[in-house]
Amino acid sequence: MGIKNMRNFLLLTALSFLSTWQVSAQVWPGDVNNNGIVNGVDLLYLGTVFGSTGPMRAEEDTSWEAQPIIEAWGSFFPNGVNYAHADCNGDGIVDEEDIDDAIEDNFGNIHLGSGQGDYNNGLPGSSIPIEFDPSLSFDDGDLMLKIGLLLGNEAFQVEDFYGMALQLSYSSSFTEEIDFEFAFTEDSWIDSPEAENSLMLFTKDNENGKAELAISLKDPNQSRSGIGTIGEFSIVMEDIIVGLIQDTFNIQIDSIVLINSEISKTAIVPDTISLILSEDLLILSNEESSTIQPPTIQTYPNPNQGQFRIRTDESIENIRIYNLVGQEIPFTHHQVSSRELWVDMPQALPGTYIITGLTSGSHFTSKIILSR
Ligand SMILES: [Ca+2]
Ligand SMILES: [Ca+2]
Repeated sequence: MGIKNMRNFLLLTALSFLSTWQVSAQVWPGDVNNNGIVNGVDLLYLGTVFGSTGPMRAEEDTSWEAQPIIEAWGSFFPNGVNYAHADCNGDGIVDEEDIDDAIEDNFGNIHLGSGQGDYNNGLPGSSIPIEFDPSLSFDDGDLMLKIGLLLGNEAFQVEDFYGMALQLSYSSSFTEEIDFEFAFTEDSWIDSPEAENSLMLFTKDNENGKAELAISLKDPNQSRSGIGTIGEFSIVMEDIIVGLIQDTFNIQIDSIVLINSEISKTAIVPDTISLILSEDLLILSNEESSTIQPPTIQTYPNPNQGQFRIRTDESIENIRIYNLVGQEIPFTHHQVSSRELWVDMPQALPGTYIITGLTSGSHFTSKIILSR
């Protein structure tokens, strides 16, 4: 190499170093992988370097603007982004505060680009599937719609799980009232309900029917392998079903990705379900397979004067009565048999009431009309 070529080579090297530095010398708080958008995949990147420490920024600031990095950290993600981007608030450590104060607060914000390539949807039959598993249950007296998440099966087992992010769409006439959460279950193969070994972010936008769930382990020396239930969404139904004639609740995974602790991505086959909910039969027929058979139910006389019998073909464990604005109505009852109750609503005013009940094998709702 001649002197002139050497000079050009050095100049080019210096220029490319400079341009790399310019790109990475500022942090958009929450955009951990520095691809232009804050989403669940940023939590996955953060999870792989959780607990790392490095130089602080001049100011601890998570406002959505370019925050200058004074000194880069000593390590880089596989995509070449400096670890300083994981320290979203600039205090010199990667921890939960970076999620709460930056990823969560700046979620969905964009500074450039579209974040394309963050997710990796697989094709049925060639990738690991994730499936919804809907059911109804009473939790502390609240009627809940639960939608379990099952990851992997016998044919497609999951190995080396470190984190997963998925974007959901949901729609129904009651979407704006939906109050839903995600938690690990007792039988989860990823973490316990207390989520002590993992990081989680669940954002919801009821107005647009969009949600994103991101979960990550937080010890890069660990990963998980398994198949089956990892956790469940729960949706409080009490206020939703009262007066509901019939509605379909659609929920689908739009995009999803699974990573290992090296941020190597695995494609996952997304799932979609349609659940039919109605006031007479609070059940859920999944379009492909009915998940729960409701009991046959009779209330008589109906209309009545505040006293009636309710009979099912399964033993009745519990009932509750609501008016049409969702207020719970007091009542007394005695058991005629395990499958039949005699009910008295002495103070109730004339009108329409909804009965929700739990039987040995299922749940029901029924409507009565009171006319004194
Ligand atoms: Ca990002
Ligand atoms: Ca930090």
